[in-house]
Amino acid sequence: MTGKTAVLVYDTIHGRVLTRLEEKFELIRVRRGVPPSISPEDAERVKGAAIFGAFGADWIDLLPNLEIIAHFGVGYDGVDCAAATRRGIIVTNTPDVLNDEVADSAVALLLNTIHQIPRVERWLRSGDWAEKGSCPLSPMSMKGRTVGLYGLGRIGIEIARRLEPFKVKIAYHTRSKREGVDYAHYPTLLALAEAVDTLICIVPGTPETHKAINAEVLKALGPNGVFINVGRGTSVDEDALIEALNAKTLAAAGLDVFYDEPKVPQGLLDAENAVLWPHIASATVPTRDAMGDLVVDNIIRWFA
Ligand code: A2R
Repeated sequence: MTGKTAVLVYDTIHGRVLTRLEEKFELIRVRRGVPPSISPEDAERVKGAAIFGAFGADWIDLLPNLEIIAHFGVGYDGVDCAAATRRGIIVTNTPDVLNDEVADSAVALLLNTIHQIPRVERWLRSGDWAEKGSCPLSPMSMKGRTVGLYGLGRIGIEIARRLEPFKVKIAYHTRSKREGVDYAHYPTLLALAEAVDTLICIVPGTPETHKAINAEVLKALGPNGVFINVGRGTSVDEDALIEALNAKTLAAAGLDVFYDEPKVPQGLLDAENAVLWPHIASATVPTRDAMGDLVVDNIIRWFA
């Protein structure tokens, strides 16, 4: 016991969070991904929690004096906000500081997918270039595409602005039309999918967005269609996506997020026309440091 306020931290949280929290708080470190395990004395002392990933009612109910859950990441769908709200516990996230990084990654993933960059690099590294000659061409191009954004919030707008110099047409679907933008707004996701050939998902994981990208939406993108996901894997019916990729009713997909991370379905691993990233859209040292700083600042401000 130190007399300092006790903050619970997952063992997997970014190092910057630990270093900065240690200066002001007593840290009670716990393992993520196991059933909650903490002594009753420690549980009693915990007043704050710094979390990266899921934090359910099982944890929240164990901590009688918890006041704040500071989540590392903008999407806080892993935190049981209903359980927190019932107890009057505040939940914070890390918006804005990752907008540029995620938007840059979204454009990179789109280009990787359309130009089939992982495949062409394998062609060089495997010696095929020297042995077999020029790499087979990608059937897809950015030229003439219409890109639809499912979500046009803090990150979505940054993706849209980055796409303008590519001379593509841009449209979007959100529940409310966004003020101050000229992009075409579609009132439903299906109407958007029917109007575009490229769909980028950047909505939060909520009951409304759960498996919203289904067989019908994917089919509407057409055989030249490209689907990119930098939002949440839970927004996609992965079985339908695998089927569309195999049947080539969809040309390609670029995915940074998956339904049940870190598990990736074999059907996606086997799909030649999918580019797969391990949830890294915000994963650079400067951006993760900025997210870590915001987690710590939120906790410091709350207790001040
Ligand atoms: O629907 P609106 O007008 O609230 O627009 C928001 C849109 N959105 C939806 N669009 C259609 N159907 C829905 N059920 C729905 N729910 C939300 O997603 C808004 O345009 C966008 C969310 O924007 P922000 O709250 O500013 O989130 P941010 O920072 O752009 O991050 C988006 C997500 C995170 O929640 C993580 O899951 C992922 O990207 O990193």
